[in-house]
Amino acid sequence: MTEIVALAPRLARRVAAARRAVVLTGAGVSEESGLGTFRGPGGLWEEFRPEELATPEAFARRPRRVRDWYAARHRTMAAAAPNAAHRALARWPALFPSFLLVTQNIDQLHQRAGSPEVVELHGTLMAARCGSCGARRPMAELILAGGTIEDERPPRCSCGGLWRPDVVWFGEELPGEAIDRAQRAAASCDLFVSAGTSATVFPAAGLIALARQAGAVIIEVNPEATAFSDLADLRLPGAAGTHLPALTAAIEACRSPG
Ligand code: BJW
Ligand code: ZN
Repeated sequence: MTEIVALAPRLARRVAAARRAVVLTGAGVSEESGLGTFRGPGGLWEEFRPEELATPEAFARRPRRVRDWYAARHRTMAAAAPNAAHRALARWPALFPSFLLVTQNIDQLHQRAGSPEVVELHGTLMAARCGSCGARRPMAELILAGGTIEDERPPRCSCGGLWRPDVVWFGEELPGEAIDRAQRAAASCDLFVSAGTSATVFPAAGLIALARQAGAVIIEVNPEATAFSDLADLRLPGAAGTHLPALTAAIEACRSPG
């Protein structure tokens, strides 16, 4: 059942007039597709410590363990289907003269739901990258080609470098073009939605403050409060799969002519 999101009249007027919208998504948006979040009860970091798996040092120390963890997550992600939240966001490019979807997720569920353009701040698990020469290839190909969970030897590129997931680990720089685009868009938007992210990882979380400084309407979709909730003009406390379709319908209604 789709909930009704009632925008207060003053907020509805600002949303109706918005021309440049940005949405930032995090793991919570894929939670209803069966993918785990990182933090909080039942999150991935409850079972594993980030510094044991999501850092370049961990990969250098224990490449097989890191590779197996990502191979298992790749299987889960490839088998997952986009949910109502991903599908709702795929309708946003038609609603605004300028729209940017920015995600911290590595699962490509936005693309599979039909979003034509997605800025991936933390890379993608659908690709592997050579840690030495930067060559890329599909992760599925790498998993099929060898380097399976049973294989002891880490798979290597023809240059001798180790293949690794094309994701961004702690202490690594985000892809320059992706974070530049996201920061430029946030600093000049008039509507910013933060959905399904704990907003604890920087520089992604800093986008919310940039949007606030730009004077944008800020909407947060999250069952839990975050460190940035106080900046929000509207908090939708609940699941993205419920609130994002409702919010999309409310925006479509307030922007449709007549
Ligand atoms: C629902 C829901 C439902 C549940 N519906 N909602 C400034 C200050 C302090 C520290 C730093 C700083 N700048 C940089 C740092 C260091 C570090 C950092 O931020 N550390 C913090 C932890 C303090 N940042 C970095 O290291 C970054 N790199 C960097 O800054 O480089 C600088 C540099 C410059 C020059 C040279 C070299 C370096 C890189 C960060 C990379 C993060 N990588 C990960 C792993 C990716 C691969 C993988 O998936 O394994 O990215 S960590 C993990 O956290 C993942 C996520 O994208 C990211 C954010 O998590 P997210 O999406 O917010 O998930 P959760 O679980 O935290 O939250 C889910 C939310 O959903 C919750 O709030 C729930 O309530 C909610 N929810 N169900 C809606 N149904
Ligand atoms: Zn190479």
